[in-house]
Amino acid sequence: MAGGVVVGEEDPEALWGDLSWLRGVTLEGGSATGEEYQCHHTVEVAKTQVDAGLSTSGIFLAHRLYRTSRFVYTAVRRLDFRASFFWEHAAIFMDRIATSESPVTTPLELNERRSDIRNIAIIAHVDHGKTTLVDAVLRQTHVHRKIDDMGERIMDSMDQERERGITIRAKNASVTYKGVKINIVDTPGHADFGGEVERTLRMVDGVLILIDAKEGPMPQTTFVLRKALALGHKAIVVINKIDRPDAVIDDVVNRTFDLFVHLGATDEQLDFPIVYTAAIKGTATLDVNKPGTDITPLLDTVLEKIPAPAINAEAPLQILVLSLIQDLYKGKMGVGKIQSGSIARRQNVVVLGKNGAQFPGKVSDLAVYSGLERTDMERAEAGEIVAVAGLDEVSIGDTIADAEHPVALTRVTVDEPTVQMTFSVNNSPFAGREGKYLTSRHLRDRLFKELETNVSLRAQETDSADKFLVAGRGELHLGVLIEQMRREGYELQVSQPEVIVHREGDKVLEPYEELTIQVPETYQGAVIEELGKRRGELRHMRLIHSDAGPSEMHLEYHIPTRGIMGLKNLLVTKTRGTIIMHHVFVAYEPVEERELVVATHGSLVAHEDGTSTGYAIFMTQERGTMFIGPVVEVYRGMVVGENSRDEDMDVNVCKEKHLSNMRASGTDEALVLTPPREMGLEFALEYIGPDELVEVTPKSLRIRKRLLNPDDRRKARKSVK
Ligand SMILES: Nc1nc2c(ncn2[C@@H]2O[C@H](COP(=O)(O)OP(=O)(O)OP(=O)(O)O)[C@@H](O)[C@H]2O)c(=O)[nH]1
Ligand SMILES: [Mg+2]
Repeated sequence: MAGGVVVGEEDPEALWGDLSWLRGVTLEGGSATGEEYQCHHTVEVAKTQVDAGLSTSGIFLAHRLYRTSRFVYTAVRRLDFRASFFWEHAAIFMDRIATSESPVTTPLELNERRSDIRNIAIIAHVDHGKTTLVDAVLRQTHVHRKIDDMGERIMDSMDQERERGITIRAKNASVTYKGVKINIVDTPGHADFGGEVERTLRMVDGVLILIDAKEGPMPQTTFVLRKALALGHKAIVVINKIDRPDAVIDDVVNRTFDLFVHLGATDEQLDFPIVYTAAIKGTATLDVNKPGTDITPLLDTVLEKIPAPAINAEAPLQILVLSLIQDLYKGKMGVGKIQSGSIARRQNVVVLGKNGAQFPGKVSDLAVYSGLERTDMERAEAGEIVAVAGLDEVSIGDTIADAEHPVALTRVTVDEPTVQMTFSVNNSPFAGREGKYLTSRHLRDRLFKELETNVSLRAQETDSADKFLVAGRGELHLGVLIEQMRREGYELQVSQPEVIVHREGDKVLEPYEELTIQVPETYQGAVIEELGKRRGELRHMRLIHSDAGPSEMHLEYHIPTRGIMGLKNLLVTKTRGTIIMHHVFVAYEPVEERELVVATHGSLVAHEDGTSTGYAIFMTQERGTMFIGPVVEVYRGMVVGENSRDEDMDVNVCKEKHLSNMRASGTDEALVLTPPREMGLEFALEYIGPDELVEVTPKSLRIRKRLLNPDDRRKARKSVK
């Protein structure tokens, strides 16, 4: 190979963070080298570095270079790849990484390990199969007499979990395998419930990071793995769904490795074992070419690779409370791992709360997890995960400590909410018809009770007694709460969700997210256009050919949370339901000057109180999309559909057809009504604008204008102008 690389005067510090420096590289001569060769070459170079004892940097660089070479290949195509140049600058970059992003491992003062227990959390992106894997483990170990009759996704026991097919709350179970008790926490994969995962990670000593054999690492994989590695946890990589015909296992393993490196995993963390599973069939194998027969290879790997809990059995009692449960008979129970000492029923303890608060108390009941249930115990020792009753004051983040020597453990911090909306008393004309709990008092008590267990939620009173400001980690997080409340018999009205901005000095910051999209190639134009308007910055784009169906485009965006709001409905319509999208919060960043164009809508608004008629709906439906069908009670100011134009329009949906007309026309053809749009809570929340509200009752969901009287709305519009 001839030629070399000449670099400009760039600041070497900046070289690796931002690859745009490559544009300044001039090429002199050089042979046309294929991508394949370059990849091989970089890996070979890295291998020699590993052999020379530079394992982390070697592997790190192998991956970094691998990426770079791919990048270089597409950017300049004919690069003579001179490794020494890369090494030199990579070393500088490594130093920077080491100082800024190295994982925080808390120094272990704990001096023993308890070998009869393992505590693990299962973490992953949404739908990668965590709960199904727990099923497989529960079945294998016959935790319950009736386990085979319990159906699928046993741990998803809440109604909304079963209906939505997702896990919402982290939950504990345990199995005994080869004489060792394995406490397992199943966590939710949806980004909105990331707070649950963060806490769970403090309760365990290692994680199973599950990765779908087709999809590979996704945004939430990065989020949860980053948190786990930062806590110093050892991970077992579980490549799940290997039974999928479209699985690309090698590729997924490589990308997983990349991800560990990218997240600054330590040498020890990088040396992760891989187990290949088909959770749905209950099988696992360590050798991808040999199909598994049961799940035991996974359990054996857990026993071998996940460290037994580090404890200090002799020291005074310390339990960090990481979740709260409500037991029917025992009341509120704080759940956490006994870090040191032991705890017994009727023991005097002290709860160490926020800002140095101390609440003395007595343990009334004590339970450990066994199988799917909690079993009462008289006493439990360090290393075990326990639920403690009798301490009314206990809340998440507190330490349950020895009464004589109370020492607090570091409190948990969870990411701040990014989205907020107001919850208010229902004051629509139909208020009080369907609900049991209607007053601001009811609303207030329910919200503040929720705060005790729903850690990433915030609620505060406003200057109006009927209104509360409620903040959460996303629309789904708040949506689940609203749905829960209506099922319990509450009536309420909620406003359009809006993002929470922060102020730092004179700068205004807003939340940004990473958004990944998979869509058939044919629709990519529509998607890219819409995201452009919403200030999405395209970071990666990958076309995936498939023998089975049309080619798929994978897009990765960096986008303000504001730009994501209301996006899903829109793109689902534009892509005829073929889009799959996920987003996860990344950081607060300065608000850009550039306008963010979010499509506005116009609503069809009922003009009077009454009951809708087939005739009137028929006459109205050509204006847009109806949300209601015939024989529905409506009130003036209620939104009954979406106008196809961007402005509101008052419509009369209660008009009767005059009998005389019918006779006169002589042709009484049947009215063909288009079925109204299914209006779920998520749709309603995405749909409404700032001057609209969603009215939620146990039986109905309605959208309404804040101002019901058309004259008031007209005046309000004028005053804005
Ligand atoms: N083909 C195949 N499908 C699987 C496998 N494991 C799980 N699934 C399917 O993947 C879907 C999601 O499974 P879950 O177990 O609910 O996934 P999860 O990770 O718990 O999802 P969240 O809790 O919502 O994050 C279900 O439809 C499962 O049947 C597998 O090994 N092979
Ligand atoms: Mg689940």
